[in-house]
Amino acid sequence: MAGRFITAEGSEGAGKTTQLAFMRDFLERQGYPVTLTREPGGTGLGEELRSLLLAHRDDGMALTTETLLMFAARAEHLDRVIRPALEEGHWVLCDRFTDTTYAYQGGGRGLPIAQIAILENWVQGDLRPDLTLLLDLPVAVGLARAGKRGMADRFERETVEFFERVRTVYLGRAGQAPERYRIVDAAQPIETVRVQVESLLTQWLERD
Ligand code: Z5A
Repeated sequence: MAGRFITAEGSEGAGKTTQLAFMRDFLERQGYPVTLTREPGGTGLGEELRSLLLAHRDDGMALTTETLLMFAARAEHLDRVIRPALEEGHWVLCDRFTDTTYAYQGGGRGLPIAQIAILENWVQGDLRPDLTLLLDLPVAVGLARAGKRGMADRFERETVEFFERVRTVYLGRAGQAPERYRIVDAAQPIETVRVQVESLLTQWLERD
């Protein structure tokens, strides 16, 4: 049986990594085999590309380069991890996927959506997530959480306005495809978010 492809999305400090770990435990307890992975990354080469993409650079990085490197990491990830796991019947839980490109490179940086769509179709073919959980929260709350960590990476140094545009694109995309997205109120305490996510997943499993 083919597996399911579930992605978690949201802006800085939304709690995706935290909630995906809970989701993995929740699904495994019900007997589903789970592959938990992330973007950019998830493969040896993908993690190397991630390091390049996140590291601060005094000379910056062209937007086209940034976008192509995101999709290069994604091509590798799809080929070596995501498609094989789905074919083996695994439930693939992915921390960020192409919605992030639409939100960050598209919304945040202003790359035309049509250019992202060309790469999406080329790299993914017809593969799209079955379910996307959008962990939504006010930008200030997410930035305050992320600020408690160490050195900011190249994206974390962006402005509040950048993250407001990211959030707007995410909410717009969720509104346009309600059958794929579920919006989670990620400003709540961790345990409250976990309960929300499990309830959404349970409802989704029952309709599956
Ligand atoms: N990027 C891109 O531009 N284009 C693309 O196509 C792709 C990615 C795929 C990846 O960095 C960067 O790449 C990302 C976009 C860009 N940059 N940004 N920003 P990343 O994966 O390291 O960045 P991130 O996804 O934003 O990581 P994050 O800030 O760690 O967010 P998170 O995974 O959503 O949160 P977390 O690690 O679970 O929690 C963060 C902290 O908040 C942590 O201390 C938790 O204990 C705490 N937390 C979590 N939930 C709560 C609640 N509910 N209440 C209180 N505190 C909480």
